[in-house]
Amino acid sequence: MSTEQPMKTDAKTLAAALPWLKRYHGKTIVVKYGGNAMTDDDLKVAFAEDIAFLRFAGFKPVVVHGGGPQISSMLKRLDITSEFRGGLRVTTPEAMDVVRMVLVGQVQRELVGLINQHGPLAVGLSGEDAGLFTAKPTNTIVDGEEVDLGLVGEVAHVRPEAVLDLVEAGRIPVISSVAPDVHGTVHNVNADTAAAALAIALGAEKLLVLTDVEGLYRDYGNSDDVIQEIGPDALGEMLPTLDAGMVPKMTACHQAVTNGVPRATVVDGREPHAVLLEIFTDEGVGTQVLP
Ligand code: X2W
Repeated sequence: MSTEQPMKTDAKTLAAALPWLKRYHGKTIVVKYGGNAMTDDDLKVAFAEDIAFLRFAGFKPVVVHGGGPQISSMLKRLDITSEFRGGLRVTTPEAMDVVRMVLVGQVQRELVGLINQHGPLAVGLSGEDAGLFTAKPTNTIVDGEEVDLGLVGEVAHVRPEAVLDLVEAGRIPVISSVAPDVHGTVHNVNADTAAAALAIALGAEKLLVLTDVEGLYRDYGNSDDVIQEIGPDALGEMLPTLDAGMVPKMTACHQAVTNGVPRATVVDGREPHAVLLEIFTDEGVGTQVLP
């Protein structure tokens, strides 16, 4: 009879984390926080725990947060109409004031507070701080026609020094995706787009994007089969066929891996501790984009 004891499940999970601890020790991971994980109180707390965990495990987490639902709710309270075209919010100057107020003054503050329950770790920044992001105005094509998105920007330039300073000091930067253009006019940048630009500029080891679906569906609407791994060429072919909400997320992953980030993953933020599960378990969750 074998004297070998069966390993307890917890021990197995912990032991399986070792290769990932080794791989990411001292490495930067950019996490895009969004979706349900930022509207459900328990999921918020679990997310903040995951980020603190990464830091205490010796990784260098950097968070870029969204806040689309919170912006929409505040615009509604203020009776300001807004619409999405091609997954991006058409942003008037009046709406821009609200976007900035909600992202920097509300969503970012709350997340910083939750992470700081675990120590003096998180520091909030926006694309306006220390020249972090310079935006350039962007429009989108919907049904073959160019749509004017107003004060929507994409990231034209990143100065990552302020983020690097914080990371080197052991802090966790929490970044809101608003950014001035070269004239100083503040623009609304989609948070997935901002996260990708930052991951590239920081030379991150990984970009992790939280979303509200299980991952990238092979045939959305017809099957719930999630693609576990995909390369940039196959993803590039799929991009024009994707549901509007998924476009910025998958474009961000595509951008990241085609510009030097070794892996980018979309994970289901409805799952408590999705970040830890994705990073530390062999199965991973969601869809991984590898170059
Ligand atoms: C987004 C910025 C926030 C964001 C917006 O106004 O909703 C644009 O659409 P999620 O929660 O990650 O979608 N900006 C241009 O990206 O939030």
